[in-house]
Amino acid sequence: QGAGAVAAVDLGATSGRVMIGRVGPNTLELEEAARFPNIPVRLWEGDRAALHWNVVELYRNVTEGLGAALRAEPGLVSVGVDAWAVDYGLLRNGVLGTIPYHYRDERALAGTDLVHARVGAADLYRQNGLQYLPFNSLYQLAVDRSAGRLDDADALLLIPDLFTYWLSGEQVAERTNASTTGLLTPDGGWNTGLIDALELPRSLFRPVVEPGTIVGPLAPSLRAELQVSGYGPRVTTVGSHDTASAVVAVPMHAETAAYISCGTWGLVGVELESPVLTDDARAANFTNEGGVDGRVRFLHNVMGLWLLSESIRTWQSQGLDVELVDLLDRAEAHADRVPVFDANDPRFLAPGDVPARIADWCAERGLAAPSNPVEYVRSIVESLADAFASAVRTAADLSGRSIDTVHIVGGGARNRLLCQLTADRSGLPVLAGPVEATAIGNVLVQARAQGLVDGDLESLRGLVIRAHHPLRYAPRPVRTH
Ligand code: LFR
Repeated sequence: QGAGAVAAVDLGATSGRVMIGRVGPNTLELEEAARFPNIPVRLWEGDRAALHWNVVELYRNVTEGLGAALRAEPGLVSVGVDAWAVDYGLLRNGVLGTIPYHYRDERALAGTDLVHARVGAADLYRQNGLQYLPFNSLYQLAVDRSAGRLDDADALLLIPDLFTYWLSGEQVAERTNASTTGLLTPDGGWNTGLIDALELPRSLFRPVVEPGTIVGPLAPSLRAELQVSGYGPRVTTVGSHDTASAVVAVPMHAETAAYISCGTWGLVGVELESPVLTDDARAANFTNEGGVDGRVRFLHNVMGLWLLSESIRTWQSQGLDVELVDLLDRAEAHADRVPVFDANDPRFLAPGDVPARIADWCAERGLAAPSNPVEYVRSIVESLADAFASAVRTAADLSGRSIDTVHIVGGGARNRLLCQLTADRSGLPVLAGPVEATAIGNVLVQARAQGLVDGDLESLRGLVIRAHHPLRYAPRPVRTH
């Protein structure tokens, strides 16, 4: 076994990147080939403007990035795509027929009643183990069905599967991400009983494949466009749900650690061998998502850095000259008490004026709202840390694990205040990093599929531990006055 190179395409809700990973039994190096913004678009649809993903623009950036990766590393053996979960494209005869909706678009909201009228929430949880999020694919599909949008479709591809298809010409449904549709059985096949009960066409769903499946070479037209000589890199599935890839690269001892994959969302949980489908888990809104190598990602979605990015966007659109890094520095030094609000409140889901919604939340409880951006930022970070710590405790209680360490990976690992406050509020040491966990997990699963490394998740994590030493935050006593 020698070292070899693969390319990870990692699409997040605010930005995408193409990373080159060089991997061998004792090597794990990451190099950025391209980074580009992911800016959703609003399109008028008769009575309102709906929020969509600009997948065509993203695809152009992906192929350009792949070109850059190939120039830097002509011997790339593989490319794999991960992205956010739940959203999908509908195709007919191989052609994308509708522009994928954004999970933050309000169209999904009507789906809850449509689905629960046919299958009750408790029954659903027993079947799919998913936390209730109003935008889970099955709710979106129920709305699309009633709007007639499924009538012309003969295939559904989740976002990473759509890119895999455009890159390779092959249509598959990668299992970790397919688990977020709500339409998989716990053992990972399409739940035809549920699909029928919701009157969704069975023919939409493609064969479920495992992460690490070699799908095929780049489509001939793309090989020509990128001037690939010979066969070029193989398109390989990874944990295509970005959170599944991130969890692969958490440098943890899974029995005693909780993880927080913190980007736009904060995904807080533990890794298990089998799902927890109890009423308590459902009441706590904990999810059992499919992990790489058959592991279960038992976790809860906390609102995440979205609260900060959306607040900054609001202030900037109001003409305020603010910038996140500076606000975080000043929030770190801010000693006065700020309100701690419920970061899980669904009012924060849709795009819009997050600070005004925080102020409303406070006013409803007779609390003084933060009075300037620094106080808002401190209040948001305190509230996220509080929600993180509470989700760690719940994950431990529900799974029966005793947790001694909390790992934070993703962009949130860069946020010193968030890491420290999470340590303080959980009373546990926080190990921060790697920031690029998702891309690393993507790279490692491809590398293993290509025979560059072997072993289970523990040995892959061993490589991460050696290459990326995390930063440690010790818990401090929390002020109670
Ligand atoms: C994180 C993530 C979460 C999922 C949310 C919506 O990027 O994939 O895991 O719940 O986005 O798809």
